[in-house]
Amino acid sequence: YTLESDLSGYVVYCPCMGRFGNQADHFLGVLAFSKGINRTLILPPWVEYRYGESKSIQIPFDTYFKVDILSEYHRVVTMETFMKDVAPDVWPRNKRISFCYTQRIGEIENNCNAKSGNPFGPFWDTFNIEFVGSEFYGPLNYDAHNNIMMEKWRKKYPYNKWPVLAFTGAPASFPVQKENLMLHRYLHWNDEVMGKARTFIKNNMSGGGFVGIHLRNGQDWMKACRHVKDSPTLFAAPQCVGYKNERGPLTMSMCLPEESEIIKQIKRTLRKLNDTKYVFVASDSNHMITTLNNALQRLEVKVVKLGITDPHLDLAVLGQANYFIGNCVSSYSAFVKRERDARGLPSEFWSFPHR
Ligand code: GFB
Repeated sequence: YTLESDLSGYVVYCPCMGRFGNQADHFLGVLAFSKGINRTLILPPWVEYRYGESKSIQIPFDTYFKVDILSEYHRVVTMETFMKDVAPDVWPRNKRISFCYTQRIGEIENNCNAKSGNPFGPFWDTFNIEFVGSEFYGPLNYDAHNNIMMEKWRKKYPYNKWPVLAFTGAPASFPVQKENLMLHRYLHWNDEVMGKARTFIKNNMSGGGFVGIHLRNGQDWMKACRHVKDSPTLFAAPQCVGYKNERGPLTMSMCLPEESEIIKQIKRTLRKLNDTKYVFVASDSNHMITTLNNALQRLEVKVVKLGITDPHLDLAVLGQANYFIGNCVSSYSAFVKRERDARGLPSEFWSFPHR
C-alpha cells in the first residue's frame, strides 16, 4: 500500500453485528461491495467482547489475517494505517458523515446515531472519530453483483465530495451471499496464527491424520436452536439447506445434534478415512472429551482439544484437519467450511445431508 491518497475514495464500516463468524460473513460482502463501487476498503478491527466487560474491544484486522493476500483481490488498508497516515489529508473532520440505510433510533432524531450504544460508540472512539452528520443511502443497496446498483453508488457519491463512506453497520448481507463465498480464498491466517496452529498440531497430533469437529452447544446456542422449526434459514443454515431452503428441511439435530448422533457420525467418518489417529474438538462449551474418548477407544483414536480458550486458533486448526464436521447453522462453522472449500479440502455437517 502506498501512502498517496487514493483517488477513488474509501469505504469503512463498524462490524457491529454478532461475533467473529457473523463479522467474517459480513467482511466478504463488504470486500465485494468495495470492489463493486471501486473504493479502497479500510479493514476495520474485529469487534470482540470480553467476559465481564461492558464495552467491546477492537482488535486490529491484521492480528489474525494477512493484508497482502487480500490486496491481490482489491485495494485495502488497515484502519490503523488509514487513520494515522491518510485520514489527516483525505478525511477532514468536517467531512465525517455516517452512512445508514435509514435513520437509527438513538440520541439524535433523524440521524444514523452511529455512536449510540455498544459496540457502536467504543468502535469509533478507538480512533477518536466524531460524525458531523448523517446520510441515508436508501433505497440504494449493497448487492455487489448488480452492476447498475454499483453504478448508482459511484454517481451519487463522487469521491471529491464524499472521500470516505463510513457505514454504521456492514454494507453486506448475513449470511454471506453465495456469489461471495469464494472470496474466502483471499482471507489467509497470518504467520503468527498459522505458526501456533502448526505447533499445536505437531505437539499434540503427530504421526497420523485428524478429523476436526465443531461442537456448538452453549446456552445461547440451545436457545437459538429452538427457532429451527419456524426459521428454516436460521443464521448460517443456507450453507446446507440453500438460500431459498431448496435443500431443506432444517432439523434440530443439524443445529444441536445429540451425543449418540455425534458419536455415530464420527465413527462413520473414521471408517471412511485411513490413517486417522486423532479427533480434534473445538467447542464454545462442552467438548465431550471423556465421552468421545470412551466411545472411540476401540478405533484407536485419541480425542484432543486446545489447552486454552482461543476461538481463532480453534478455527485455524480446524482448517488444517484432514476432514471436518461442522454445524450447518453456525457462522463459526461456516468460516471453516469456506476456508476448506477454497483450498479443496473435504467437509461435512452434523446430520446433513439427510440420510
Ligand atoms: O462466531 P459466531 O458469530 O458464530 O459467534 P455463531 C459464536 C462465538 O462463540 C464465536 C465462540 O465467535 C466464539 O467466540 N465459539 C463458538 C467458540 N464456537 C467455538 C469454538 O469451537 N471454540 C471457541 N474457542 N469458541 C451466533 C452468533 O454464533 O450465535 C449470533 O453470531 C447469535 O449473533 C447466535 O448470538 C446465538 O453463528 O455460531
